[in-house]
Amino acid sequence: MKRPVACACALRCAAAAALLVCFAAAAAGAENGPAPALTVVQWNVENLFDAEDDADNEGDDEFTAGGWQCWTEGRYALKLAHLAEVLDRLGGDIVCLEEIENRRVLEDLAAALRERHGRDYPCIVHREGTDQRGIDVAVLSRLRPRATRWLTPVPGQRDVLVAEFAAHGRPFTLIVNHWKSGWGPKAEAARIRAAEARAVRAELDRVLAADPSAAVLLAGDFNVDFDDALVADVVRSVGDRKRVLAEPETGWLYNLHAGLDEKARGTIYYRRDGAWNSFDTISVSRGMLPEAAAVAAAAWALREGSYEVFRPESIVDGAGRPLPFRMLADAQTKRRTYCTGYSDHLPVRVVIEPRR
Ligand SMILES: [Ca+2]
Ligand SMILES: [Ca+2]
Ligand SMILES: [Ca+2]
Repeated sequence: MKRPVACACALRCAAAAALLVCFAAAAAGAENGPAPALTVVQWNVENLFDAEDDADNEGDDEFTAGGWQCWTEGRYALKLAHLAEVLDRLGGDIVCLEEIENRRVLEDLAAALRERHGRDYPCIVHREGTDQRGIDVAVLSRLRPRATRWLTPVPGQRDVLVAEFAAHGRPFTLIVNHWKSGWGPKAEAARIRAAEARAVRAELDRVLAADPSAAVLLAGDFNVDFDDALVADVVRSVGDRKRVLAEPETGWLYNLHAGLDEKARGTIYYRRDGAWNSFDTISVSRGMLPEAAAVAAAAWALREGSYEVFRPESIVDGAGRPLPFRMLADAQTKRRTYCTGYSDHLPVRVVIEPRR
């Protein structure tokens, strides 16, 4: 099932053969006055599948009424309602999402946010990738990117989305990732993630070669911890802020997760291993650090202290672990129970501000 690459707004305007008029009018309406701060959210929403069987995708078979997840229209509607409830509380201007089946589920999620919470995301950025399960990365946004492109580091895996924004004339680049998980042969998973890391670094090099002080946010579910060697050495996103500032030629990113208290870093809990991981993170380029010298500063700066893992009581269990939305089978008794939570991942968010 292939669908064209597009933003929802752009498609509507193209149909009216008035693309430029649409862009100019929307920009004038939405971007008058001083630039406001923006909240960027990152969330792996765990298997956001509709309840229809896509005949071209075996990966969605378990998310049908007869499949292992007993995925009915009612469960799909409840999942959408739960995600919309959390996204409303997160209040993102730009929302990076992973595990998205198709464009339709994004439209349904945007409709749930609009109808239940009065929160409007007029812009959907998505394209059908070639992932074996059919899940993609996507963005829901109040602001329209001026350009998007997609990287395919490894065919059959998730594409990487690169979205360039110019809110109030202030540019920034957002890169959205969902790297290979640990399922399957370990060596193959490691090889795929290494290719994904190299592709992201190559993209960062392109952006920073054009403007070494560019504002770049790197968001996603990387399926490795924030301080993994692939993140630190290949992508070059690290928690050593002084080093990021002192070595501009290296193009380091500052990994916001490093600034969190050690106990507040977990974003996913593996019940089988009884262990937390910090797979879901956001990093920022050197130019976005508030203390970057004026000559090397981007038009957007990180709001100090704003980065967090969002873990309200309603989306976690008594031990603070995320409540998933799926069939659970007890390892000993094999008894099945359905947990109608939210996602097995916790979201993260950050606020960026226009630099005065
Ligand atoms: Ca489906
Ligand atoms: Ca199918
Ligand atoms: Ca898909």
